[in-house]
Formats: sequence, structure tokens, C-alpha cells
Amino acid sequence: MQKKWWHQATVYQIYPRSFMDANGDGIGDLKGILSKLDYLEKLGITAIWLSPVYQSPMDDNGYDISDYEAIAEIFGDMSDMEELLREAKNRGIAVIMDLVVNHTSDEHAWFVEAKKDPQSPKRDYYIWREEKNDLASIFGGSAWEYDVSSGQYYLHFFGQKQPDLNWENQELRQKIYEMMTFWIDKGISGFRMDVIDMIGKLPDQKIGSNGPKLHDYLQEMHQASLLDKDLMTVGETWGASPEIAKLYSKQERQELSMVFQFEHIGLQHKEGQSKWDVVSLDVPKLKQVLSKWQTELGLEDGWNSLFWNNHDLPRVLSIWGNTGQYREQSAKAFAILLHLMRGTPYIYQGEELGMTNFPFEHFHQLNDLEALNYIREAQAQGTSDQTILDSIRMVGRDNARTPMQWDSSSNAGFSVGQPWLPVNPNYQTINAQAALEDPNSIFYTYQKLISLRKDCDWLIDADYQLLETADAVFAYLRQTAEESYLIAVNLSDTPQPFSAAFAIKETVIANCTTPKTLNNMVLGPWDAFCLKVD
Ligand code: TEU
Ligand code: CA
Repeated sequence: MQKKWWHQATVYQIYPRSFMDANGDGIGDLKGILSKLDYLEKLGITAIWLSPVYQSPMDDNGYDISDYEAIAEIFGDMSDMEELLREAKNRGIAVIMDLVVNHTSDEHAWFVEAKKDPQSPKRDYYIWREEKNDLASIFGGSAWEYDVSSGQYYLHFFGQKQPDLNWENQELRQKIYEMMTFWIDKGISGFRMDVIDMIGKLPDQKIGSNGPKLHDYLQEMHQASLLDKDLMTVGETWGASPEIAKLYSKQERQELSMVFQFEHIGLQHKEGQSKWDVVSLDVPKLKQVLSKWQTELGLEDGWNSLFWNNHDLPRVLSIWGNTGQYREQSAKAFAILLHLMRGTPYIYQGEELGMTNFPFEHFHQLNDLEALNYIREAQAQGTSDQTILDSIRMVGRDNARTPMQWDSSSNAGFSVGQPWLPVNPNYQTINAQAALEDPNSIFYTYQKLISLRKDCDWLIDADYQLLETADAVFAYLRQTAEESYLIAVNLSDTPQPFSAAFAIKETVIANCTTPKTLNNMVLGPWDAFCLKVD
């Protein structure tokens, strides 16, 4: 394997609507991000993954693109984007853009033309059928929408305003590769590829993800736009197994740098049920899933992403951690546990402050179309409003999308206007200013982990071994020919016994007083440490 810059990178995800509002309209924007680059530089991150800022009617907050080469007016304009790329570069920060090419908005010029004129070559950029089958949209309801004017149905695996592109059309594929080159020429450092596992879909066979031509398309894309450019590409691949992950990310196959797979996130809900059927954390299962990925994606075999949060997921502290007495301790524990594994770590905005889910009380406080569709469907099936609200408070996507908490001034310093989503009422204590002033804050744990990632080759090279422990303890060993590191984390609110037959050489990082000996010790609630051992 050839070592690349992104093996040592830590990526920070920005959801632009909610990061920082510079012009007071209540919606985050590019100038807002520019004003916070110094903060990100201080945190030390290598790269920003910027959720979509392209022109869009914002039905799915920018994951419905109407022009791939224009910036949404609410976020700014192309010169703001160019300034962001320049200023990020000056601080040694790469910018990775979100590439949403499984679907466009129904307001994209291609779809407008396709719909208006069934004879147009653009018609075949999308997927039309005389009859619909029972394919379901991921956001609820049928995946087929009837178009009255042509008497045909078009496919949309997501919202009705997100028609799926037909990747079998070669002209369309070329258009996408050209668009990617347009952005690469502007100076971006790579792409996060939205639901990329779905571009090989075969709707008649009811195949959504992992269709037969998926990897052919990715190799074609690589040849057309990515070859020899030292970019970082990460595929959002919900249904990847380690075998599939190797197809995407083995270097010699020339597809993507890494996968972003969700097997551990699947533990948030009952097996075989929808995401809304939430269950509590099963630590032994978490150990099994994360360890499987650690051992199966070896150094020669591809590369994984490491994450707890993103803009589609609940805040990890609210679903698996402790948002009360042990909020800071559990936030640091999750950070230490994940960032010392093999892979590229991702931090979602506010995670470095220990932000939590929002205490939603009314449906009208919600914005996300996935949640709004769910409410309609669940009500129709007779589920009580309270049960629906409980699920949304746990796993609704708006939890991650409330405004970033910068300080204790009104609206958490996010905006002088009325924010598009309510600010979490805990902003008076949980905010960036308070974190920066406290040398023991979660922020500085992340800062330290990010700097370790840059400095320590063992984080990339060392192999991984899960240790036998009490159920609630997650402990693993990372070893190279020369060095051994022990990471031990108590994922519970109660003290846990721990014992390991190693001599301690030094402390790498810890959220607690580190022990003098590993022989029969006790880990306090949410204690976590990494020790160099012999
Ligand atoms: O997400 C893909 C996806 O499958 C999610 O919709 C997921 O099932 C759901 O959010 C879990 O709650 C990507 C983007 O990350 C998401 O924001 C977009 O809405 C979606 O694609 C459509 O572009
Ligand atoms: Ca704004």
C-alpha cells in the first residue's frame, strides 16, 4: 500500500445551514464558515467535508441539486466558495465536497427538459416506466411518482423532488465526470460521494444498492476525473460488507480512497426493523462489529472511515453516552475509543463540544423531510404521537442539525436572526467559547487526538486485537514489530474491573488519572486511556 495524506487525516464535517450565519438571515453560510476557519485550525483538522452548498430548492437541505456548478444563494456565491478554498488552503485545510449524483433535484435543467419533452435526449438521464413495481422510497411511500403529462412514472429512491439519475446513460456519466473536473480544477481535494452504492441500481430487478455495474462506473469515473490527482474520495456505502469495502477501496482497483459504512450504526435499532425502532447500546455487539472491520480491512486491503456522528444520525452522547453527570467524560471516552483505531476519523460539527440531541416537544419544531414523512406514515398506521415523538427525539435527523453552539450569547452566537432550526437550550453551558477557555474540555481531547493522528505512524501501521474484558469495557491492543499500545474504555455509568498483563511505559492520552498498574484495577464510569505498554 502506498501511504497517502488522507491515511493521517482527520476530517471535520460541516453542515453549512447550521454552522455559522454571517448575514443574519438565520441560515448558516459560506462567509460564516470563513469566519470560523481559525477555530478549525486550532482544533487541528486536516480536511473539511462540506455538505452540499450547490444551487438547490432545499427540499432535502441541498441533497437535491438543481445546478452542480452554482452555489445556492442562501449560502453565498462562487467567489465566497473560492475564498473559502483559498483561506482553508492557507491554513493547511483541504476541502472535500459532497458529490450527490445518484439523483438531482426535479428542478435541475436536465429533469425539467426530460419531463417537458419525452423525445429529448435528457429523458434517458432519468428512469421512466409505464408501470410501477412495489419499490419503496427510503423516505417512505412508493419510489415511483406519476408524471401526468407523459403518463409515465419516474424513479426516486429518496424524496419526490429527488429523481434518480440513470447511470446507464453514457452521456450523463460524461457530464458528471466533467462536473467533477470543474470542481477539482477549482482546487478542492476530493469528494464525499452521497449514496454512491446506488448508482448501479436496476429498478426492474428491485436492486437499489450494489448493482452489477457499480464498480465499473466507479473505475470509469476514476479514469475520467480522479487519476493521479492525489485526491481523497469517500463513498457513503450503507450496505457494505468488508468484502464489498475492499472492492471500493483496495488501491490497485482505482476506485475510492475509503468507504464510510454504517454497520455499527445499525446497532441503534432493532435488528431487521426500521431506524425508528430504537434499542439501547449492546456493548459486546459494538465490540464485535468494530473489531470485525478493524481486522478485516487490513493495511493492504482497503481503508475505512471512523465515525459516531453525521448530519443524518443522532448525537452519539444522546443515544449511547451520558448527557448528564458524565457528559464530558463519556464524550471523551467515545473520542478516545474511536480515534485510536485504524481508518480515517470524522468529527461532525459540535461533536468536539459534546453537543446533544434536541428535546423536541412538537412536530412543528421539525424540518427534516424524512421525519415529516415518517410522522404521516406512522400516524396513518395508528402509532401514537407520543411514540412517534420519542423515536424522533432519539434518532430524527434534525437532532444533528440544530445550530452550532458558539457562545452563551443569544442564539448561541450562531445568528443575530431567527435560526432556521431552534438552538439547543443547553447552549449556555455547552458552547465553543466555554470549551476553549477550559483546558480540560472535550475540545482539547479532540485536539490531542487529531495531533496524534498526524504524528504517530502506529495509528496507521499497527495491527489490532480485541482484549477479553468485562462486557461494558472495550479494550484493544495495537501492535507493530517495535511498539504496543493498549486502549481501554469503560462504556458505562458504573465502575468496571479491568486487568491486563502489561507493564505501563507511558500515557498517550487519558480522560482520567492513569493507573500505576494494570493488574486488577477499576475503571471509573466512562474512563478511557491509551497507554504505551510492554
Ligand atoms: O443519505 C443516504 C441515506 O440512505 C439516508 O437517507 C439514511 O437512510 C437516513 O438519513 C438515515 O436516517 C444521504 C445523505 O447523507 C442524506 O442527508 C440525504 O438525505 C440522502 O443521501 C439523499 O441524498
Ligand atoms: Ca445566512
